[in-house]
Amino acid sequence: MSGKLGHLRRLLIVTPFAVALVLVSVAAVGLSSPNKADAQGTQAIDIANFAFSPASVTIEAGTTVTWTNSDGVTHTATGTGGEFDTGNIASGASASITFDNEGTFNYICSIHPQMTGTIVVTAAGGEPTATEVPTGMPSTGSGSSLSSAASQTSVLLIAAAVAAMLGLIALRLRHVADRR
Ligand SMILES: [Cu+2]
Repeated sequence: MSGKLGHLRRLLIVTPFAVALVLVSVAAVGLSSPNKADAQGTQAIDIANFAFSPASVTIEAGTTVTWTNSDGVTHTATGTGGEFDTGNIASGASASITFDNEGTFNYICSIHPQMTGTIVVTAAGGEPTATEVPTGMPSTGSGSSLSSAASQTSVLLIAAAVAAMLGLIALRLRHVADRR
């Protein structure tokens, strides 16, 4: 009879600790890997008064640059080395280019070559694993999701170990209390 009660008591003590710690650790994992939404970011460049504004931007690889033409005439954004070309952007229209490769790209308006701009593309910052997730592209995600799952599992294992230890400590305290 007392043995059964002891077992029940053990369960009652250990279970809440285990559940609480698992919940906390799951929350911690969720908080520690926020979606780095801006890694696949956007950069707006206005074209006004025959100038690119801002004329020079620094972006991370994978960023999409969108030029919006606020002038009354057609412009383009054309890499001087032929790296990219928006083609004609009519008055009021916009055009976008995604820059996947690092480098410094000078560009002009091919219609008004006195208009100049520069795009500096740096390596994608932070953990490359996190930056690839939000795109929803299935191609290169396998490695990152594996390592993410591994770290999640190890956190859960640590939490379980801590929960077991706390449960044992609680049991000891209960026994001490019972003897009084
Ligand atoms: Cu122009």
